[in-house]
Amino acid sequence: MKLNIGVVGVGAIGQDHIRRFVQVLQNCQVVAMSDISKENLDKVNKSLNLNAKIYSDGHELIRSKEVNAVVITSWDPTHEEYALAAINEGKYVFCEKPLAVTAEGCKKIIDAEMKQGKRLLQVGFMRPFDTGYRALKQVITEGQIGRPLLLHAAHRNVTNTYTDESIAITNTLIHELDVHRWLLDDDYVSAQVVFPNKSSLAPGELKDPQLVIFKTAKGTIINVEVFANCQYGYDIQCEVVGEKGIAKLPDPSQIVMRKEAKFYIDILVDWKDRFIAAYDVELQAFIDNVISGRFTQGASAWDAYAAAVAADTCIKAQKSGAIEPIAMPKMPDFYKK
Ligand code: ISE
Repeated sequence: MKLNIGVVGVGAIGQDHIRRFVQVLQNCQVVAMSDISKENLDKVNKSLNLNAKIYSDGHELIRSKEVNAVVITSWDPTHEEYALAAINEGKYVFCEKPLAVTAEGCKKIIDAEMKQGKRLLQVGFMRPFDTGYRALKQVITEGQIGRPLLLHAAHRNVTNTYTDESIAITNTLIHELDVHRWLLDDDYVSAQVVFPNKSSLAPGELKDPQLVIFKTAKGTIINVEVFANCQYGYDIQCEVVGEKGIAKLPDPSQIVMRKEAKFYIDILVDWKDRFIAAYDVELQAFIDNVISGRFTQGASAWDAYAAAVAADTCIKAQKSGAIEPIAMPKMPDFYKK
């Protein structure tokens, strides 16, 4: 069976996923695309030698008979309405993160999916498919460093265009919120956000960087530096301090250079390159989930909801400066793997 995919939104990550569906992944074809820019759509069709049907309206694409799986890669605030529409049509959905920009939005999608009586949706949290994160999880799960006590993480982007620090939570920190929950098999119970001096290189009034501190149900303390305009590279760091040792996420492998009295390795600058292999595995997992009729791999709407509940609290904590409790609801059996 070949999955007929319709892609809603062909910006940077949309185009990257379409390239994967066309050139890398098995058992799929891109039959439709929608975007506000007809120029972008024509460009994608041409550059990939594709003949996907073009829609100016994402909802029309979702309703079209030839599409059986919808891939949502549009602007973050539009994810919720497209995911809801696709689920209500009974279509399979891969939705890029964030599933919705609020927990309330994610909950509506959960209710719609449960009403359909079966899992239809996977969320684009790709890090659990990254070999480095997988190795780190294995070390923790095998007890090699003992009980995790602390987790130090950094999420640094070269630059970003947003000027509101709440978007640094819903668009950027959201990956950390998902991956640490998965890595530690734990949930958050509180969050606090502290701001150092604002970088003068951050756009507008954006308070950047910020440090977000969580406590988990098992008692681990997590601190995440979110630096959306760090200038020097795309840098993802994660170090878990356990009772018996420390385990650190490996940096991407790069050639080690000795040149002109320097000893160095390059740092990637584009997040799509940093996780290129993880995206491939993640999207193939989605195709396989749909074809097998069982969503055994990848993030569910519930995972996205859990991350969004924590994200909502972080935004509250940005304003209050206080340690804010996180009330995480219990996962329904529907989402147990
Ligand atoms: C982007 O959408 C991503 O998903 C990247 O992983 C993240 O680092 C970046 O901040 C987001 O804008």
